[in-house]
Amino acid sequence: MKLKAITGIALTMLLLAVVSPIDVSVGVVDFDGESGEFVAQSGVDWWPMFRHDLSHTGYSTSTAPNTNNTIWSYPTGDRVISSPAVAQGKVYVGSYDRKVYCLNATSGVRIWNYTTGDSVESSPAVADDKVYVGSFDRKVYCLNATTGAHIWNYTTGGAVYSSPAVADGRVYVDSFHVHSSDYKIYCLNATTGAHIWNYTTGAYFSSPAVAQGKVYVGSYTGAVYCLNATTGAYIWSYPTGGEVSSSPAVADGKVYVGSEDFNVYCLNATTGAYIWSYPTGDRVISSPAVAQGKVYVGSTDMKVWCLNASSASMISYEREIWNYTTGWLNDVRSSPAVADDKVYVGSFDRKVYCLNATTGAHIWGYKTGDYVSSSPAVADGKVYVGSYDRKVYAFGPDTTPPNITDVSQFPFKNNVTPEDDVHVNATVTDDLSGVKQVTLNYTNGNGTWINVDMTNLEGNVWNATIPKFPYCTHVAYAIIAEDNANNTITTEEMGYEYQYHVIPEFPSFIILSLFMLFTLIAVALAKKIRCKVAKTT
Ligand SMILES: [Ca+2]
Repeated sequence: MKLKAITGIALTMLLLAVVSPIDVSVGVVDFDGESGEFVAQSGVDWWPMFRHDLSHTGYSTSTAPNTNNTIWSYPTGDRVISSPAVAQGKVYVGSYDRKVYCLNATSGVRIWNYTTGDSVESSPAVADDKVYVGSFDRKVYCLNATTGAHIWNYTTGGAVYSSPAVADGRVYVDSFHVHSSDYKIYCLNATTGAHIWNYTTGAYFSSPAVAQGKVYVGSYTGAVYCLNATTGAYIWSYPTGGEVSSSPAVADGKVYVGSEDFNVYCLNATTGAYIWSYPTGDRVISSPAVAQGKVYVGSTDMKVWCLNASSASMISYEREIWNYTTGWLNDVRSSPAVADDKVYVGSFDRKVYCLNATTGAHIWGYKTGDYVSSSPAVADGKVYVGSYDRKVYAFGPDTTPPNITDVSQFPFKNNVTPEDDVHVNATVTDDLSGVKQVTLNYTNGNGTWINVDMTNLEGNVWNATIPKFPYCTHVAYAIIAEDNANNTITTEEMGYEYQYHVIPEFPSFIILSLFMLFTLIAVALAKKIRCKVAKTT
């Protein structure tokens, strides 16, 4: 084994030994076991709760994928309607298999899971290294975000469908129970789980948004409520014409929310006064996203709508900027995520969509195995979403280079003569975008390196030939592989060196000939001496 390779392996082992404990701790850096990179925690716009932030804008400053390249999918035990939350390189999501999962955001490897008493549809909220999530078992749970250890739980009067909002050391969440009529919004102490206040709103699917010391939530009675976040005191309510399962978004002093009366509403966040409404073709269960003066929302009319958020009075066709129709007769209950001038949303046609946020043009789609009701989360350049097919999906760019294995040459290293072309084979694979190009780079020791394109023989095997060189030439070579996302790697970077020395042709024949020649000369000389001796005697 070459010194470089030994050093490489030793360094890798040392690195693994050093970083393993860091992986489970929370600090300023996080080691990603899959990519082998230290990821700085600062500067990343995470998606730590349902709708990204307490105002529920559904908007992230992150870059976002332009292709449906799937970096991983994780199979849970049942449907995933819960929307993922992403924080500190980890994805948190609930499943109907009763569990809350914590997965590595880069690799999809499970870090921990916690089993509640019933299905988890609520989207987890991550704050201060704690995860808050509701379950159909009527409880709100607080778990350690790093280990999944149980910290506290609070039993409400009904199933907790809604997603918690955590603000200023308080947890806001609602629950409902058909028979006990426990349609309440609860305010709990985030550290201890102690009850602070509750208010009967009739809210259950709708998740509370918190902005400017106020809590906004929708109700099955058709009302949108605004309460004092500190005291739970009623501030205002606005009556829509249908159930409000949609969660309000608050931006620029306005509240945007959908209603099952088919409309999207814009209300004054301070007074609850009506500003405008827009009629879609069916129920609006999806929660609006608000970004750059536009409102994005799904409807059970199969469409994703983009509306002008302006307070100005407009007629419907002026209000509409674009709409995009997903699969025929399918609901868009998923709430849009907006990032990098793109909109991500799921549909009951089983697909996850990426649309141009400005024009509504289709950029990509990805078909999962079942309905997509979960809302996408965008963080650190990737998109995460759940499906009724039980899986959690991660979409993102291919950032890992191909893998080069099984490098071999013929003739073998110690048998190359001046008569031999040397054939080099290598196995090159790339799980994500695929192998684009493989190059053989060689030198005969004169300082010049020559590149030869390797040919894909069959499967993952690539081949190229190094031409004949005279006796005693020292040849060194390396292989360079590139994937379709332009990630490259060389065998040298992987810690491998390949070389051979050109040996004389047919060495045994030459030695034998020389030996025979010497023998003949010796015999001849001996004969001559014997003759001389005979003559003189
Ligand atoms: Ca790759």
